[in-house]
Amino acid sequence: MTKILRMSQVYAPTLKEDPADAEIASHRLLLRAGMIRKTASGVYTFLPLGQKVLAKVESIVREEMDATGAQEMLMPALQPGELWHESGRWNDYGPELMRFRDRHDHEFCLGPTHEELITALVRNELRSYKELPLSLYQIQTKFRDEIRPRFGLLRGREFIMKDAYSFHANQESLQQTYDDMSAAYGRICERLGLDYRPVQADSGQIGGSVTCEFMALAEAGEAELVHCTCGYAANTEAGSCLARPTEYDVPDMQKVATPGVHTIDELAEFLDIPASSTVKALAGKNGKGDLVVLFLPGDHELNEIKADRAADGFTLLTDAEMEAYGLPKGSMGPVGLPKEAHVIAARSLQAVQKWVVGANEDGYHYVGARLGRDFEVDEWADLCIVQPGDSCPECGLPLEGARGIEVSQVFQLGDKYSRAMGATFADEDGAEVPFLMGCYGVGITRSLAAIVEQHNDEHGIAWPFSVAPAHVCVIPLTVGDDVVQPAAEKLAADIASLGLEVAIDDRGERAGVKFADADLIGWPLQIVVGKRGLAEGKVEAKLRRTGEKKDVALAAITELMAYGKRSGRITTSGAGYFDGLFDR
Ligand code: 9G3
Repeated sequence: MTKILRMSQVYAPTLKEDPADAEIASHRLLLRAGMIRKTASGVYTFLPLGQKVLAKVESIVREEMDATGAQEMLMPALQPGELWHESGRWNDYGPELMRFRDRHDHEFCLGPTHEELITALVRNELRSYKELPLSLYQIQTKFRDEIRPRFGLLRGREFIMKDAYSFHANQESLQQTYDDMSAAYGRICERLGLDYRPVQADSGQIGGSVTCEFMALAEAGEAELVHCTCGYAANTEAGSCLARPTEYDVPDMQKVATPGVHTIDELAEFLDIPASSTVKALAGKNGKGDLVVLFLPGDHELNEIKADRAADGFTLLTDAEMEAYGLPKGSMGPVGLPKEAHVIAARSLQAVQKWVVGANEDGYHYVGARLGRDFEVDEWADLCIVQPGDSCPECGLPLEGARGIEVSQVFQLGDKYSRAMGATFADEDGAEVPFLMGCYGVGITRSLAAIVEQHNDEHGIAWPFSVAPAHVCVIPLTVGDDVVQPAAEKLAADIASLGLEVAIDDRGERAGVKFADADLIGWPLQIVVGKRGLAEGKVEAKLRRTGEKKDVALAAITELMAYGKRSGRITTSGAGYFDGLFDR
């Protein structure tokens, strides 16, 4: 039988005012709801109600991890420097890695992640392919000395992460675990009530690692992504760009005097056409020092990573170098380029027959320069930063833009750590082969903040049923009244006997204070017990998520709540649990 949570006892110092330095909803509301307190920049204490939510987030993650067959264990936060020297990462990280020396002058760091530790742990005892695959995970505190911790729990210097590591004899086995973990992460996001998008990072990205980030959509998120109703989603750094240039209906190639026109916006304005009808040129040198000129739709930006890959290194020319080539800044085009120029154009321009583009003469542009007749393109490549409105590469529909909080991620590490640290196993032929590894992280405290970012309104937090500090808060209006108080206590006990978690606001505060605190803390359901209602045998139920209120017969309420459990209409985040109360 779950104990009733008494607001007269629980330490939950709620605040009426917004704390000064809290810039986003989750930071502000978790402080105001008396759930967290700042100990130092980027370092937070969880107060009792915050701890209750944290424990629920962890247990959902634990359940889903256990369901994949991963085994929970616990590694230390204190990590010997030797292991980071072995992996070669001790000097890869700057002051973000919190290093120190112990009393014997030995090097240590506070663990920001645990690839080194887990690889050293298994390398002497996980010895045969017969013992593979193996997945181990922990829920543990991480330390990263962020230069500018901000946004409360979203970017802290000490935070809780579930990090899992898997060991495999071959790629197929690694892929299987990677897919299982990805599916588990989808279930975790659902159960936490997070509106999320799995975002494949571009495999060609740095290090070529296969990885997928799970982004919770939120304006306060630091990541910029595009997504489509068909399910496609991508980080703007990595997503493939299919711009949709607007063909500007022009006669055949004409040279137009465009005095003082140097930027795309000036050109678009001068010709009174959209920027998406113009073509932007960028001159640079590739890794070998050859002249490369890139052409993009005028309304898109160059993606440096993609340019590097397409041109085999790409550095913009300096003004002096532009002069030397006789290239006029702000009026470059494909017609009349130096013959050694290598022309690479964004793939989206392949469909545009007549370009509006510089004439390689200061103060002049071409309209209607025809691809194939007036100029050639040596190479077509994906060069742009994908942006909202571009065509989805999967289904062609216009992509939507969003900001996201990266709450979890799955990685294929290959043999990066096992090779560096001599972690091998005997394969079927008895040869010593380095493990293939995967690693999988869920930001526990970050997910808690992401839930608040997605579940709040002007009154405070509206916790999903699955992670709320308690499911129901019974609010007696006049404490001490010999009718209201006992009725409220009995109601709380009856509801608790259904297995629900119940709080009762038995403080001697005015009704307004109790309602405001209940809305701020965000119990999914409030039940108000007042003298007048009782006189008619009724209490008032209020659904926090929608604000819906309904007078319900006191005698019927526990039956209706039991109905919630039976109705099966419960979504994974618990929404719908109280629909029975509201006749839905
Ligand atoms: C460091 C510091 C910061 C870091 C790292 C190392 C991020 C670091 C990447 C990962 C990869 C995965 C296992 C769980 C899921 C994520 N920031 N990363 O390696 F020394 Cl100071 O942590 N690790």
